[in-house]
Amino acid sequence: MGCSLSSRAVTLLAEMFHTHAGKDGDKDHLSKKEAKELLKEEFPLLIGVSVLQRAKVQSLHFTSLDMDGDNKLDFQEFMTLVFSLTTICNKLM
Ligand SMILES: [Ca+2]
Repeated sequence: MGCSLSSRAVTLLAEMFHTHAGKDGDKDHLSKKEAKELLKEEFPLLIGVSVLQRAKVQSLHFTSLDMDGDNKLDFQEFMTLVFSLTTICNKLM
C-alpha cells in the first residue's frame, strides 16, 4: 500500500528543506544563499511567470521570512515561504 498524496507532499517538502539546508553543513537552517538556490532549482516554473507574479515572488524577502532574525530560515520559516509560493502557483494554474 502506497503513501497518501498528502504524506508524500509533506515528506518531499521536508526532504527539499533538509537537502538544500544541508549544503553548508547545517541541515536545520537555510542560509540566504541556500534559500535563493532552493527557489531557483525547485521552483523554475516561477521564472517564466508574468511581471506581476514575479513582483509578488520577489516580495518574499528573506528578511520578512526570517521571523526570529537569526539570518537563516528554520523549517517553520521555510513553510511560510512554501505557503506563499503555493498560493502564487495555484493562481497560475
Ligand atoms: Ca530564522
